[in-house]
Amino acid sequence: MTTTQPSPTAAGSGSSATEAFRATRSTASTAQTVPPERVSAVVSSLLAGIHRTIRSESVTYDEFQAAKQYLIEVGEGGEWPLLLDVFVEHVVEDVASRDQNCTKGSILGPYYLPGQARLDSPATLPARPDERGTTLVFSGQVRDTLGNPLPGAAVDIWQADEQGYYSGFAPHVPDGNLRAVVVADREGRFEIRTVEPAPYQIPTDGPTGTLIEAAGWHPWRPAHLHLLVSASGMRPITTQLYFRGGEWLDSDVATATKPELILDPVDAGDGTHAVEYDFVLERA
Ligand code: MBD
Ligand code: FE
Repeated sequence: MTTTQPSPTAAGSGSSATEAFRATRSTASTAQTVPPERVSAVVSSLLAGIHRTIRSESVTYDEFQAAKQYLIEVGEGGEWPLLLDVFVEHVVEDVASRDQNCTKGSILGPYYLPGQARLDSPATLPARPDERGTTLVFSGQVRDTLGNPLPGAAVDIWQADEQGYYSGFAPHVPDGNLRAVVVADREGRFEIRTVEPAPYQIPTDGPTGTLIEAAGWHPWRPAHLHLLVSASGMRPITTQLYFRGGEWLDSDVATATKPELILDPVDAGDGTHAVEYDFVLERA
């Protein structure tokens, strides 16, 4: 047995993200229903920003053609979901959260896969028999804005493993690993046993990684748990939780951290970590 894991290539995880995105979009028809006035307003503003940048940076023909070539490669590599979620989604989330009065949200990112195993709380996330990493017992309660518990709330959770790889996007990780929809009890309480994830590195061998390197930036996201918390009649929240003291917390390449979303797990005395975090949902 070898100890080195095959590294998922950017093209592999990038195109998987494109496939996953297409699957969730197949029933949506927003693109066809955006009114022409809105298309015109948004695209005009977007183009004006590009035109302004070309003038202010005195962009050359060489640079314009390099940009064209780059965008072609982003599409061919299937990396549009990765590129847009890393560099753009945080602002969309910021705008969406203007009228939100509940637990802080964060970006969905490219690695959400719907339809995972539904497990009643207390639950252990599906994991390999030799899953590496510090055990984390993550518990809490889902309530409405008045403090009433939300029985049967669903905590859809997905995360990277202890090496920073996501199931469904890294070929060596089995499907469904470290993903589940955990159903809270009659008091809206949940308890999820998992392992602490590692920081995530944007694949360096694809167009998104190439851009990051060319610009002299770093490709890291701090370790995080992804969550989509929902309950009937309530507005679902998409968020992420981070870890106090974690590397890259202050320089997330995806700009998706918030001070309210940082966990501070304590050692339970047996080498495992435990942490509580409550979610507040508002009416839909
Ligand atoms: C991730 O794990 C992630 O959460 C985001 C937003 C982008 C790339 C990888
Ligand atoms: Fe992630």
